[in-house]
Amino acid sequence: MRAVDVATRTRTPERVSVPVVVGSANARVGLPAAIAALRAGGSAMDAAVAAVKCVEDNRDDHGVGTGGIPNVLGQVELDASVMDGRTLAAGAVAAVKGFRHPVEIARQVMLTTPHVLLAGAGAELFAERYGFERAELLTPEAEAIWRERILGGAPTGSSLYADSYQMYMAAVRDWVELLHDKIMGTTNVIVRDAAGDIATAVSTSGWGFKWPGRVGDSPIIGAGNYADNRYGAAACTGRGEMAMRAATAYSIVRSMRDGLPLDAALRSAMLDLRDLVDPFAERINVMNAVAMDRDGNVAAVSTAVDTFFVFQTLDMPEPEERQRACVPLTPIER
Ligand code: SD4
Repeated sequence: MRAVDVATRTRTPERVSVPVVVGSANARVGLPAAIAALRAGGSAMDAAVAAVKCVEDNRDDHGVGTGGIPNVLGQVELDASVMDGRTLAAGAVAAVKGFRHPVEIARQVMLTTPHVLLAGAGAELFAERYGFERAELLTPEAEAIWRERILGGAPTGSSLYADSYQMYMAAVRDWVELLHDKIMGTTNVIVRDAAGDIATAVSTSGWGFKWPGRVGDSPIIGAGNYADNRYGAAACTGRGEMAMRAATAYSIVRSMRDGLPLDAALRSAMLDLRDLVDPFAERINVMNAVAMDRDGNVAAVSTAVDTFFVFQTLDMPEPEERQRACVPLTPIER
């Protein structure tokens, strides 16, 4: 049973019919590249990947690509995925180290393998075989944050969290409070092109100080990314474990298939999260989604207040930022 329903703020989806790009707020740096790709006759997938590559290169973004906060061992591990709404083809990589544009590797997995997801050393071998560009992903700024929090001992005073999983888990609870703006960050981009094709691309360095090999929702098709031309698309940021348990991206698209309008589909997916029984819920939980319906209308939702998303159509000179609808998580009593 749900607890008393709390007030929610909903917003009307932005109505657009020309080619359009929508993304999480940090995707703003990539929107010009997506628009340029569309103007040059590129597909929705070309545009989505072009946008995400810019975010992966943004060293000031500590949640995606170069500059991402490393795992507990100080290694930057990246997750990324793409999905093609024409064919429902998808590609993804998880826990990849040392490559500049994981989203491109994800697209290559989709294009040239019979697989959807490659992880770790196997994904890196694949990237190497295809000649993808290597990069030093750990920037001095991200390394300094890691040194302060992990080697410096804050907040628990230990210098060796990685030695003990229990210690690590205890620290995770504290880090989230101390670092909430730095510990998480992912980019979502959804594009609908002139042909009406929809593509999604997602990329992340995942949780800062995550356990090595921890994989979030971003490379999991149906959890952090889903696209289907016939109904629409959705992509998530936030605590990936929630989107994985609730199949959030798929559930948004599924709701549209079932006839729900875009904003109702987003709201319904956020309400589903309330059913997740979770001892970490109080401190860690936040979930966000951006979505598009099959006609190219865009909207976004968050469990947090005052969060934003960006979108741009081919006939807009600049990206515009809009507030996401807020559907708070309320723990349920059992
Ligand atoms: C993850 N969903 O790895 C990502 C993190 C994230 O905003 O989105 N942070 O769980």
